[in-house]
Amino acid sequence: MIFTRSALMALLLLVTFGVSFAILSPIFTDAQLEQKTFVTHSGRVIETSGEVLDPVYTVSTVDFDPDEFLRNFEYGRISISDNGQTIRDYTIIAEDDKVQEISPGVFYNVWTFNGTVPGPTIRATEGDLVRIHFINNGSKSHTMHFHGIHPAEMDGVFEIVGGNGGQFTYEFEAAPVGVHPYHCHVMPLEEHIVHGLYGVFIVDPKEGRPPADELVMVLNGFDTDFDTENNFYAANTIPFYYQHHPIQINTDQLIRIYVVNMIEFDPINNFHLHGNLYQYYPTGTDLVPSFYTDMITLSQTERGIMEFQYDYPGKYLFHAHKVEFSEKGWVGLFLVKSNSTSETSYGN
Ligand SMILES: [Cu+2]
Repeated sequence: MIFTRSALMALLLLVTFGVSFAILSPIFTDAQLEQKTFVTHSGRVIETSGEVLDPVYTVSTVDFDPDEFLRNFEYGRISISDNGQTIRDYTIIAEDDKVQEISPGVFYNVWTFNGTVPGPTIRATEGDLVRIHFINNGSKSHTMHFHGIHPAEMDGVFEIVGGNGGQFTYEFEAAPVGVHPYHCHVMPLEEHIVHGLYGVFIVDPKEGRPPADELVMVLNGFDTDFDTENNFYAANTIPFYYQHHPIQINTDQLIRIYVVNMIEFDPINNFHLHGNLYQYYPTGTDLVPSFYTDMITLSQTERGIMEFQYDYPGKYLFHAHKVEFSEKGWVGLFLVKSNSTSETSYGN
């Protein structure tokens, strides 16, 4: 009796499964026919019938070079006013439809200032008149909010710039001396920042800083599955980039890093340097360092200037000492070459 009941149950299950499969199989077939096309930043065309998160079907892809970004500073179109003030004009265009392969095989809808994440590093001297001609070619509203000192109407918070060609001119005197972030300030703010609408604004002191090999590092990350946790971390957007492409520097040369933490979701980030310590200037506002350390901790938009030089050639790691971040991409290498005759050595 027991065997017979079991056999009947099994038969019933088989029939139920068979009927379900017969009903559902046409749906699977339809889904399989739906091909989606992407173009990678290298120009490769990819077709997939798989499920795609946050799809943006576009041929407008981003080609970002972390080596170029590292030492690139935008000084603007320079003119001198009647009263002798230096004027720096910039044109910044926001877009929100580009796709970037942020890690091999991982495509993400980046929102960009002038086509990249981060946007251009804007650099001026204290007291210069900075004029940003902002054009929003995105589909959503965006603004540019600079950290620093400026009039309320130049703060990029209440003067929302509409998409599809909206414009606004931000005009203010560069102040204070230091390294500051700029970012979009449209709500929901987290969403606009984590998609990539941020960059670095450097204000040099009038007397300048000692000559150095200067680098910009934006600590950032991407939440590619939209669960308000980052899946990838990096210095300058591409996970593990400077581990695979070590940054070449010289011994006995002053290295100056402008570091800005633009990580969302995680309350802290940090920066550990191997085989060395660095002088640290929080926010870069003082010309005298506050710390001599190999470890700083940074909250959202916290930033500063690091200065150091290596005495010994070789390979040295730098990375988040929050190990989860370094294991998900925020790790790099300095390749230090011997250069004992450098003319730009600290103290020369
Ligand atoms: Cu925005």
